[in-house]
Amino acid sequence: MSEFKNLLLDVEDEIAVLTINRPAALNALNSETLDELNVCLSEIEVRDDVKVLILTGGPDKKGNAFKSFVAGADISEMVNFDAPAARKFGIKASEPFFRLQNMRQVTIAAVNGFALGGGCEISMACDIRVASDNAIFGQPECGLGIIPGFGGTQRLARLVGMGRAKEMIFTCDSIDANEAYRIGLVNRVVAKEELMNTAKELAKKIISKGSYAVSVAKAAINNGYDMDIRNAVEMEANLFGVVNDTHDKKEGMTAFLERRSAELSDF
Ligand code: CO8
Repeated sequence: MSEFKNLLLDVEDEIAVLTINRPAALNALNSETLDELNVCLSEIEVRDDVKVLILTGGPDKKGNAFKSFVAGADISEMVNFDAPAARKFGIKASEPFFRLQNMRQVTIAAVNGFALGGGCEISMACDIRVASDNAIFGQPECGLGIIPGFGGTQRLARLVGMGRAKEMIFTCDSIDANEAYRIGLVNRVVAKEELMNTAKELAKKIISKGSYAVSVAKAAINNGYDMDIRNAVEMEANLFGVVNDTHDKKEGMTAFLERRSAELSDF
């Protein structure tokens, strides 16, 4: 694996914990960090010893681990952008964001504080979001004279519906973790001390299932989301055919019929 300045990576028990670590800027995403994320995710994607990725934020400069997940894109870098530079920055971000969304491993955002602007957006690029009870979500971009540009106008509406997404984006009002749970922006809210344990327990449960089947199910959900239902169901049938030709299918079903636990291994 490459060395990174603004990222920490820890792999254990088939779970990668990837920490965005810019304490001086509450983990804000600058170009350097986006480039590092892209390289790091591309390296994780091909690792067979990683089945779930947990993305989280590092502590602030005072060592508070629950201050910020990601406080947005880096405003000190964006302040001087003209239109071409801003477009380039958006395209640069879309690469790691789409990797999180589409990589064969499941991605879980463990949101440990502020998830604002690009921070809310990167959490939405993950498959699942678990938040500490002090987490704050918001899209404050319109207050800075810009719009969400890391997919926020698209992914937020898809996750919470157009009306709620428009209200959050137009008013720039932040919401707390419980409200984020209520509107479906996060899957779970837990006490901050429990955040990483909860994310890891969720990861372990997912890993205990057929990993190849999970990754194909992820692809089916992602690919079908923007298709018309007839083509989407046909695509699902094709993928259903594919997963039937695996060790895990034979073992999973035989184990059920023999009333024993399955030993699943495909990935
Ligand atoms: N960018 C750069 N630096 C930041 C950012 C950021 N987004 N957020 C915080 N920091 C820095 C602060 O400047 C400060 O630095 P210093 O100590 O050197 O003064 C340090 O982090 C600590 O921050 P604060 O002192 O402000 O901490 P507080 O506890 O007082 O406040 C907040 C915490 C509320 C999170 C506050 O820092 C804040 O409001 N931050 C900005 C939040 C924001 O507006 N985020 C959205 C940014 S825009 C965006 O994300 C656009 C994404 C799409 C771009 C698409 C391009 C194509």
